Amino acid sequence: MLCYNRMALVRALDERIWALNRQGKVPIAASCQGHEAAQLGSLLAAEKDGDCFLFPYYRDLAIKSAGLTPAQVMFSFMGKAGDPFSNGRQFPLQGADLSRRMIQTSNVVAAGLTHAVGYALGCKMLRDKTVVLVYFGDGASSQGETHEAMNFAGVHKLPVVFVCENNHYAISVPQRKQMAVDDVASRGAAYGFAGLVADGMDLAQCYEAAREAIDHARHTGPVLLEMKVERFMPHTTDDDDRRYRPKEEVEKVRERDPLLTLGQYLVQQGVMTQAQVDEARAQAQQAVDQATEAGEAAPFPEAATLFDHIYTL
Ligand SMILES: Cc1ncc(C[n+]2csc(CCOP(=O)(O)OP(=O)(O)O)c2C)c(N)n1
Repeated sequence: MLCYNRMALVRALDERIWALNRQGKVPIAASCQGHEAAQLGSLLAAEKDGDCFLFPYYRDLAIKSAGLTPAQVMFSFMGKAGDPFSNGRQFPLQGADLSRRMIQTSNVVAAGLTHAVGYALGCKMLRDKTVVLVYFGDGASSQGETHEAMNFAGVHKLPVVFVCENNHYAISVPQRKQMAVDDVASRGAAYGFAGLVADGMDLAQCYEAAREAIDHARHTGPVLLEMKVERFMPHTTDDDDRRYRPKEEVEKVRERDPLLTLGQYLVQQGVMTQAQVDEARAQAQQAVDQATEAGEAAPFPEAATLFDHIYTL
């Protein structure tokens, strides 16, 4: 599928999930609107590489929905049977899907970093060529667990790309109250590895930066890739950002909407016509309509499956 179509589908899914929350049909969601170019750009690089293992975080809809049908995404958000991560038993799209080489077992901020580093150590010990990409926000970068993970990865030169999606907010706390540096990437130096900064609103730039980072991680060691993004929506469906964020600020950041700018760029370059762009968005909407119906019609998981996915021998 063309990357524009993929991004259009993710946007349509995200908007619908938010609306379904307001109807009481989805318990909670963290929107990825504004993060799509960073998530998809790095995912495309990982897909192109073919030997990556991903540890996404709760905001990574574009990553965690890759390879799923829109209906499977809805099963997960509605807590229905058929959710490929946890059969509807966990937070949406949370758990492990080893067939797609993805793990996100927790919403505890920064927890994924130590899991990812442990996985990367295992890969290195087995002389496996896997590169691990672990995703987190700017707020997570100020957690103690991030220090532990990055320090360990630096000492053992593990094949990890630390991908920070910096949207400048940790819920209501702005970046300037979380850290005294402008670039999260600058923190890599303290652990003995490189930091890269990319414009997270630009798909091509994120793709190129992630390609470089994956290559570096495989041959040299860890790298901290910071992608500067914008959060268009409140922190989650439970948050009201009007209490701490001026309306004008949100309007301003929406001018750089990655879906609109990617569409304009592809039309300018003659890769797509405006009619194809419009058609891609209409098709995405239709796919999400069908997925919503499938999600609503699907059963909740059987009581007998309560302990599935908890322990394995
Ligand atoms: C250890 C821990 N502390 C606090 C929380 C509550 N919490 C959930 S998300 C969040 C903010 C995280 O912000 P950031 O890492 O910048 O990611 P973003 O949500 O902005 O993408 C907080 C404080 C949590 N889940 N885990």
